[in-house]
Amino acid sequence: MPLESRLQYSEETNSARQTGKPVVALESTVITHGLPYPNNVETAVLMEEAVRQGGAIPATIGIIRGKIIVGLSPEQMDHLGRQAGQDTVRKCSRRDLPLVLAQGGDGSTTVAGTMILAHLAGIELFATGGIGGVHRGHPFDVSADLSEMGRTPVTVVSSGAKSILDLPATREVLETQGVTVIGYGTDELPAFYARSSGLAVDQRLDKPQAIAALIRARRALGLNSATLVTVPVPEADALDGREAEQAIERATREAEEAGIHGPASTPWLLRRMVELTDGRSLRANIALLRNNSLVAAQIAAALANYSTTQLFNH
Ligand code: PSU
Ligand code: MN
Repeated sequence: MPLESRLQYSEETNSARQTGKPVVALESTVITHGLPYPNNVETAVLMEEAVRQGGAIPATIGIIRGKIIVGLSPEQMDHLGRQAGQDTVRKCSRRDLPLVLAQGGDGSTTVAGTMILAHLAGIELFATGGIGGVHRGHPFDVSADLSEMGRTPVTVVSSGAKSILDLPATREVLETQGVTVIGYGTDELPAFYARSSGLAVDQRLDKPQAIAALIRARRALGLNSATLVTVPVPEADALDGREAEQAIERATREAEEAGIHGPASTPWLLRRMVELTDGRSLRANIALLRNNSLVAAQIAAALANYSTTQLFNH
């Protein structure tokens, strides 16, 4: 079966493709495994609104009955979102994609999975909350997000890696994978719920145009690695670094005792964090998802602008 018949574009994303309008991809694992229902579906809608506000067209990516959907409808988001916490939707990274397609099942796409599908669909910008990384105490539980960033050329906008992870180790792996890590308006890698981690980024850049120029340079070199743009959670909803760390340490200890590992680990920890912070980690998570969507759209718009300016100048 040709790829074209597996990929289904929404009307809006299809016309954006044809007219060269800027598009931002959004993932769906955050809907099925990252946030509780109905916050998850509400947040997915808010992220799409933020993309529009930033001047681009949103394309939330997911798999419904074996078809790759580029631009999930509100009904499709609700269909996936209602299954949050039920393990009926497969969380898809690279290894999982062929399985779900072959079996005609429902799948949500992680950062890794969304990167692959966005790239297939010709979408350069992708916004999420926090990428996966190296798990604390489990140096071999390394998220497939990191290796994907070494081999798929898209630009991921996130608030760093989720701080439930081992951030220094994650930072090292990003370097090994050849990922350029940008701090958007910051010199330090953000720590997801909190605004800083004490770890340095490769370069601070403050303007969408500067990031668009970087993307063009990466393309010119023909590099297959990703660019990671990290944006701190908005101040008003940020958690204090020490407070976040205490909750993370406790949640990690409890996960250890409960024997949680593998793909179940991240969803379990995120859920426990919400309880331990009386919902404040959820507020921070939603705020950063919206803000990252806005920033990704601004970069996509700058990139599209750049291309047309260049066209007219030649
Ligand atoms: N960002 C969020 N919440 C999430 C995720 C990202 O704010 O739940 C998801 C992403 O889909 C990411 C995944 O790829 O968590 C990482 O899972 P793992 O550590 O099992 O690779
Ligand atoms: Mn993992």
